[in-house]
Amino acid sequence: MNKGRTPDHVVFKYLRKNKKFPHIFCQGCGHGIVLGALIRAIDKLKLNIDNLVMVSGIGCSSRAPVYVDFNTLHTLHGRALPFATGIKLANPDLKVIVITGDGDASAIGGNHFIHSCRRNIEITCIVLNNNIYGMTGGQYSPTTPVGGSSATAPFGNIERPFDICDLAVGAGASFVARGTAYHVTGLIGLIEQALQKPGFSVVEAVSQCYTAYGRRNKFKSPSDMLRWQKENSIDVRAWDKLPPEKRAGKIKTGILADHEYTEYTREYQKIIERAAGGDHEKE
Ligand SMILES: Cc1ncc(C[n+]2csc(CCOP(=O)(O)OP(=O)(O)O)c2C)c(N)n1
Ligand code: SF4
Repeated sequence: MNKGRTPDHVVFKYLRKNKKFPHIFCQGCGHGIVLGALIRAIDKLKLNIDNLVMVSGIGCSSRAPVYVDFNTLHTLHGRALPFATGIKLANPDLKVIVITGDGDASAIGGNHFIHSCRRNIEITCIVLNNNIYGMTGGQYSPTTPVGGSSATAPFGNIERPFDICDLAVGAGASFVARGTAYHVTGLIGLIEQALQKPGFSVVEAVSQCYTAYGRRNKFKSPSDMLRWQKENSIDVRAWDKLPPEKRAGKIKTGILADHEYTEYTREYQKIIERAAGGDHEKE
């Protein structure tokens, strides 16, 4: 670990320091920054970590729970949300967080993602969007931009990408926000708000993968990718005043939806109570 950091640094409090390091992230990967933001949000809210479960699928992003000393579950590619749903249903008092990649959440796990939004179960889902399948060597994902070069689209991607946040809003999530690895302080705030939402909350964190995406797409370094995030992000309040041509290719950041919808486990509890009271037999 980095010698420049003091051992009492807030992030160190939560790491499985002596068990799971060194980590697998490449130098300059954005996923560590986003994990740091999540840890800081948890610390700021003083959440009881014995009551917290972090669930992931498979991918570089999905390795994140391995490194933190919470209750963690590292599951199957695309299936973090079904596991998390089971945990939350079995014990609604637990705080359940899912960490997922753009491939994990919107390709193989896309069905689970939209139905978790629709069902509105109280889970916070952090999508680390680096626009590529990082772990498996740079195949294009449902968020790779049109024209982006990847291992499976060497002449440029021709598929239109999903906007993860629009997808979540359309499918009915209670809280939807987008931040970037560059704007880490803002990202911490967005995650804090998501963690307090009594419903399904999504935070898309734009992350950089220089290894599998950046160097194929004319970025000079990981810091060049961070600079790109800095220069191309527009807060939602300014976004709404801009004409479409000024929004093209830019990142809309901030809180994009915040609703009070009926939450699934609370409704499910009512059904349990009705069934226990024999209500259904009277009908
Ligand atoms: C069922 C299944 N299909 C495919 C894979 C191979 N696989 C592992 S990670 C991954 C993609 C990861 O991409 P993403 O979720 O975007 O995360 P990143 O690595 O970019 O953080 C794939 C296709 C797998 N492990 N299991
Ligand atoms: S391949 Fe990409 S996503 Fe995976 S650790 Fe390296 S930089 Fe990060």
